[in-house]
Amino acid sequence: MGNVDKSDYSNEHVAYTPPPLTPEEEKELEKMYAEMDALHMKPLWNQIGGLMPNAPTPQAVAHKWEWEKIHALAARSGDLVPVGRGGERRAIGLANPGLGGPTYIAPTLWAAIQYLAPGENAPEHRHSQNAFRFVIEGEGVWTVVNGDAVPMKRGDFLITPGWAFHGHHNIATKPMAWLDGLDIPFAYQMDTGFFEYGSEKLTDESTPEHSRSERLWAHPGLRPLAFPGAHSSSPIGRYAWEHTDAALNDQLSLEDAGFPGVVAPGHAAVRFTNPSTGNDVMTTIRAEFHRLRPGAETTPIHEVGNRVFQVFEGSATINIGDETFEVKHGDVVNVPSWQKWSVGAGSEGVDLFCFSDHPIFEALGLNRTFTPEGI
Ligand code: GTQ
Ligand code: FE2
Repeated sequence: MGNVDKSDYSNEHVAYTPPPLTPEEEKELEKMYAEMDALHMKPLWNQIGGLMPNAPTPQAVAHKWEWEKIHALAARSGDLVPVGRGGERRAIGLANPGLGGPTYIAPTLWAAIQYLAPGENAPEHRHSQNAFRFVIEGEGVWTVVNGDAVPMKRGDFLITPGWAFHGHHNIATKPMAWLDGLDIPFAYQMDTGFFEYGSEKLTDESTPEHSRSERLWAHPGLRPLAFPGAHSSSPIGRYAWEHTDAALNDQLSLEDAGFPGVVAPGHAAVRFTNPSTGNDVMTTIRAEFHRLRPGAETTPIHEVGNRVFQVFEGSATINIGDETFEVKHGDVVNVPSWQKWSVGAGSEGVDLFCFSDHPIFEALGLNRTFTPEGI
């Protein structure tokens, strides 16, 4: 829908004021409401302002989870809680304090820290929910996706599209923790979720340097002719850090040389895409990587949909609505729908992983953005 002309809507709903009633009419009205209630009916006129606000009024609030703290707890769960069939994963979800209970970081999105100790094996299963992993630190885990062993290393972005069998194992000598993102809340609230157990033993225990999916699909600008047509999710299982890092470096060096490349001064950014279509990696989840030079700032923006940031390296101030969050390595912050946000990099600059539910709203024509300062 593009830009709208304002973000603070002045035509607030007028409070509903019923006309003066006689005591007789008052009684009739109460009786009518009671009968409606008994038939499970509710009038619009008492609730239209709440149901249909002038602009989104999210229940989710902006919040920060500090990596140091969530990682320490994940490590404790590693000592106390085994991983295996039934519980399936040692994953601890981040629960938005505004959403009052369920493990949702946003109305559509799940974000969790998953922890796997040396020698541990998370059994294979599949579900219609789309999933990704972002590796903030460490290596030594392979995730096996439909029988393809995919290495997980620092800076890598990995996807497990809906209904692909997947399990993980750690063959290193150190535990590893990473960030999971899924559309679990969207599937749960829309009643679209399916789940099945798979093999308890991983179907491919090899530990290749590159997955088969990368060897087929992850050569820049080259698609294999053996696999024509559009795939609804990306066929690339792993977006290796070296490519992301090089792309961001090149954008900044082009800026240094006076050529176009960055989205804003000192702000390099890339989106992970499906090479068979050029669209987002999965139908419900968008993933991006942003790099800001020291002191650089992103353009403030309001957007329909939910974003989640995780700091990879460096430090930043994230402004969301009236709040500011100071963030460093591993910290996770969410931006609720339509709250104005911007990021300012700290003195060493910042590398930021980011994911969102924007593809859902773009597919439905419900997306909208507003940049109060123009672009
Ligand atoms: O790794 O398969 O955080 O199925 C939540 C659900 C991770 C996984 C989560 C999952 C997984
Ligand atoms: Fe899973």
